[in-house]
Amino acid sequence: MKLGLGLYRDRLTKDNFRFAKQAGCTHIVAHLVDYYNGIDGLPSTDKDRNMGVAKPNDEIWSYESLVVLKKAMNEEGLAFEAIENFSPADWHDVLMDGPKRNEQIEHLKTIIRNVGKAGIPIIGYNFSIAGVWGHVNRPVARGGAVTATFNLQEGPEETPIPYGQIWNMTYDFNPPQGFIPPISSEELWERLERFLKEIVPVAEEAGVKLAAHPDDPPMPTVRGYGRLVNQPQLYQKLLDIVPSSSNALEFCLGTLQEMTDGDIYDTIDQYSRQNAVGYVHFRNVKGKVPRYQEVFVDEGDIDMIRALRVFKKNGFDGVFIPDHTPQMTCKAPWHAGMAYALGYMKAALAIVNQEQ
Ligand SMILES: [Mn+2]
Repeated sequence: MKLGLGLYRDRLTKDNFRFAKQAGCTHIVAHLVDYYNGIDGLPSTDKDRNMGVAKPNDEIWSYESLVVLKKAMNEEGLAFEAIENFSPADWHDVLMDGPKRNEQIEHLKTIIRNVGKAGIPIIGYNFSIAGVWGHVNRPVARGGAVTATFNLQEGPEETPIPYGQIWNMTYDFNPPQGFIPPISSEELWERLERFLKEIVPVAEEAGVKLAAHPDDPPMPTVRGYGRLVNQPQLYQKLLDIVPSSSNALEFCLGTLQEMTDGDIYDTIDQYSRQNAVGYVHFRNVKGKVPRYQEVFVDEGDIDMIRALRVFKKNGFDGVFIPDHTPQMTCKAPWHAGMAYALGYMKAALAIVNQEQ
């Protein structure tokens, strides 16, 4: 079991690769989507947190660019484990079943082939209309650290999404008037099924694992749009659509713990036993929907060492990244929070890896 760090596109720098290496990481997960507005730490509400623009940018997904990025990581002694997320610009009509759907499916196939050819093992994705939404940052983690919280009663109003946006991002700057009509979970499952049946065989051929993130927050609907994986057993439904080593999971412990059903250790056992886990978002939370808060890795409801032991028992040998963590009060809130999480994870992995 290995330690990694996830970096948004504006953080894919030599300095941050060195930061990761210094914290004991061996692997990087890279977000290539041009959407992160926060410079160092999260803005004040989650309404802003993921809000941005998604412009088509074929250049970053080319084989040559992926190789350049991989080489930059390798030069700092790090491996390129995964790309996290497709860009809304590249697949909005796959999610929306819009007129460009087939064209965009073909484009995704090209991206997957490029990723495979570049030797990057995993692509994480989140098949969602509303995306990550409804969090408010508050100073409620240990010591007053600012962190993402969710409270259905007190959070932002669940307004419908205007046309031209998806996943809290604008991809069309001249959209028709009005709002995306409500979409049921059943409809979204049908779209996912079509997507997986077309895409998984290409991923298999390219030697790439597709890894699905669960719905964050794991509510049955968000802003009127159905969700897919908002309970632990729905991950099984996703896997069973196309059984394949390329149909895998971006296993977010925080989101899974926020779900109302199931026991987190049983959930880890069920999916790691099937060898279905691509990589792990190793973060902790207090509470469940409709009210929870993200917290430091050692102050939440999950016993993280016990969780690691379940992965170990089932022979999981992939990468753990912190995903999100509360910001620490200092001049580098994001880096300090990540360094804290990584130090904890490094020790926890060292203990569990060497157990018989
Ligand atoms: Mn996650």
